[in-house]
Amino acid sequence: MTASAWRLTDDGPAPEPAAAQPARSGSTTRRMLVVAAIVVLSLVGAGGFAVAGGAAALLPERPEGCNQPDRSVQLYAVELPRDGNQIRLGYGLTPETASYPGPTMEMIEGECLAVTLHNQVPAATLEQLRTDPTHPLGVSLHVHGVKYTQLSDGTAQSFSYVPPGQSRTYTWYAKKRDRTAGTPGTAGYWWYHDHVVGGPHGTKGISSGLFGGLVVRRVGDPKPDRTYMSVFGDQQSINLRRGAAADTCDPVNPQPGPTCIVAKKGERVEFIVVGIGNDMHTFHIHGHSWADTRTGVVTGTNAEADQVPTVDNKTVGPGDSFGVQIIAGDSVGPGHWMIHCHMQFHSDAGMYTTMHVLDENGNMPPGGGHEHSATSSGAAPAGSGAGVHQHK
Ligand SMILES: [Cu+2]
Repeated sequence: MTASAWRLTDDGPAPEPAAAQPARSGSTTRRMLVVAAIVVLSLVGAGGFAVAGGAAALLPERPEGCNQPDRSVQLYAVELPRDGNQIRLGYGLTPETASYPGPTMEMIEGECLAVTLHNQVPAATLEQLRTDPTHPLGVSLHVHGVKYTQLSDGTAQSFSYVPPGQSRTYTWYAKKRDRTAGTPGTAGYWWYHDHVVGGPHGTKGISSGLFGGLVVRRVGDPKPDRTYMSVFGDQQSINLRRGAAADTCDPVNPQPGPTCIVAKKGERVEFIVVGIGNDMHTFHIHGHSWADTRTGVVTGTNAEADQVPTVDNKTVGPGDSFGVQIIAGDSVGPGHWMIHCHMQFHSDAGMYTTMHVLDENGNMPPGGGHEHSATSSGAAPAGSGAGVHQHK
């Protein structure tokens, strides 16, 4: 192995949720918020809110089918070191490991998860981000795709946010498909984000970094070796890397991380693609295509498989999310494979990154190392230095 050989030092970038532990019961804060919500609803609810049934009847704590959480996770919202004047926030399984995107959450259909969010973002910072002085200070957790009740909506409007220094438990239920009712399950690729920072839609929270991915699998789904987030945002940023200064990828020995997409040939690599902000984007990866199914995998006869589009470019709008699974280097070999938005003025402005596919022994292929000038042949032209280290 060469000195630059890349070694597997972990089992992939997607942290497993914390070990199961008893779910916290409702905090005093939450009880107060429930009371406040009931008061407000009773004031505005002349049109038919049944307040007489009490909090449990009015605002169920958990979705139907979730009698109690199967698992619980502690999640921390913290302020990260500023980038100049740029306020940066992140979610983490510990305060020290907070980042953006936040930790990728994984659930299995049928599972009920309790996520306790601890707001450690200073009130002064939230005040700086606030666009309206009457809007409450806090952070929240709003999730896409799975089931939750109003108490876990993560909005100011439903009082389901977390004031500075406080905690709150959100309950997510990965409901299974109901064939009788014809309703879909929740298996798929989703995301979670703040919905409170700055204003009623969490616009400042999202643009400061409070978002992360959620994968809901079915039993028997293929398990990827590595999972990466590809969050397309405004200002041609991927994962909110707004410039070269935010790149933390070591060009000699790149380790998997938000700015460092690395895999060995033959590994199953999963991308969670999310659109944030106000722009449309496309996710395009060189040298690799995938079946446009829920899991990215196609099965069945050729005739059945022909019903499934095979794509290597897919549009993602604001709030959209989807998943992609590919086998790294499948029939094309190791290389520095470009990933980019195919809105040409976006990619020209820097909306691109690289998937480094190493050989089976973990050796970095020749031709550009960590440079972002890889061609579809897998080798960068000699002397090309343009775009080096411009992970966004
Ligand atoms: Cu774009």
